[in-house]
Amino acid sequence: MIRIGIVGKTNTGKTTFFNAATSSTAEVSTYPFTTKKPNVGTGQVQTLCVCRELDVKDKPRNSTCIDGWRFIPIEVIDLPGLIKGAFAGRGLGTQFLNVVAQADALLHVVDASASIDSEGKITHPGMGNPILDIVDIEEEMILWFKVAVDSALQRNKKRTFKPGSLSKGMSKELAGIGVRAEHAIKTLERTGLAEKHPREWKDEDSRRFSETLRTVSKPTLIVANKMDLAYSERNFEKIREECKSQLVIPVCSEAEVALNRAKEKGFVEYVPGEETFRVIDESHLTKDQSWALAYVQQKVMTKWMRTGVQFALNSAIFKLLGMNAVYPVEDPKALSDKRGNVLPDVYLTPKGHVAKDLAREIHSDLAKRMLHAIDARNGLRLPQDYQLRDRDIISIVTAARKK
Ligand SMILES: Nc1nc2c(ncn2[C@@H]2O[C@H](COP(=O)(O)OP(=O)(O)OP(=O)(O)O)[C@@H](O)[C@H]2O)c(=O)[nH]1
Ligand SMILES: [Mg+2]
Repeated sequence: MIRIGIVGKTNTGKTTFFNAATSSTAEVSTYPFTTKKPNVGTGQVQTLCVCRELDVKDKPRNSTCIDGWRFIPIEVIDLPGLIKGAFAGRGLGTQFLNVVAQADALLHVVDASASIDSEGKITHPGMGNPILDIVDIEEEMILWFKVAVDSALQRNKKRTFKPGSLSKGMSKELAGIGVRAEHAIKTLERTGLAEKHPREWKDEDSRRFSETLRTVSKPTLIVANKMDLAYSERNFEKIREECKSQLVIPVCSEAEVALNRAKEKGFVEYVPGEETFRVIDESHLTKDQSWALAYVQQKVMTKWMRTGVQFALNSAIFKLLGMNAVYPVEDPKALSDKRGNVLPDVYLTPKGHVAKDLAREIHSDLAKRMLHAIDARNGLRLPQDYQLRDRDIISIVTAARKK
């Protein structure tokens, strides 16, 4: 399953976002460093299901389909909060890198209302500095990466490298923090260090490499949280201006938590990610509940269209990672598995993956026996190295099945 890690300064609302995204009830408080250990849960990304376009009634197994939207499970990990100096032993950041290593992408949660001070304590909105917070947390992450990079360099110093082979040496040594060959190749290219032997690397080379590797191996989008509070709109614009190369999503995690809770109690109709919710019967609400839902409507939905929680997850998977939603079927004519379930599964496949990769992901044995694939939309035969595209419906043909 694809993993998304939630990082950021303490008290920015990471756990609130996590609870909203995974329907969990992990502890949230106004005190800094509430989260002591990572929380792991299952969230979902949403994509327009192919059932509508093909006008079929689907029967999902590994996902769900609500009103023509497919919800695909992903793993979400909420991490202990960071603070400037966490690397040097402040706060609870020590287990940080191990968990970050397992994530495919990161959501960097920032308090857009600027209501946390430099120590991570809650203060009046507008008193903090979200831009500085982003820079500080980014620096902490780079410092952790650099420790791993320095020890990889140390081990590689004794080795000899043929031209162009340093990327292999680096990715092997950095596999523990989730670095793959393509990450090392890209980072060496971008930093111009591909032909420089580790023995000759200076400290600034290692710093530059770590900085680039951090971005390349852990694509990150910024969640501008607490958009319901004063000052957040102005800060959101500032963050967008300062972080031009990154996706910045306006979010109100607390509104999503409130809507999920109201939905559970049967007070509202709401599909995560939708731009509206409907109060079922106003007369069943207490004054406070009524006020809270009016607040969500006015400060969040009317202003920002949505709470942003689902949108942030969708953006991480489909925009940031460029993943494709691919529907494998056993029977290409019926668009079903062998029990007749129509469009039972959908897989999130990374950019560049081919039909054979999909077979491998379903079952290693399927990949071994694979002859070719079939595009179930038109019955055409596809080679094993056909590059998968979003919304493809693919049937894997094996030697056994052909007979
Ligand atoms: N107004 C508002 N408050 C929020 C929002 N999201 C979170 N908060 C509040 O921010 C405070 C911190 O929330 P947490 O979710 O515990 O923050 P965290 O980043 O997980 O904090 P640590 O685990 O301590 O690092 C709590 O008082 C939340 O209620 C939001 O969207 N709007
Ligand atoms: Mg927390």
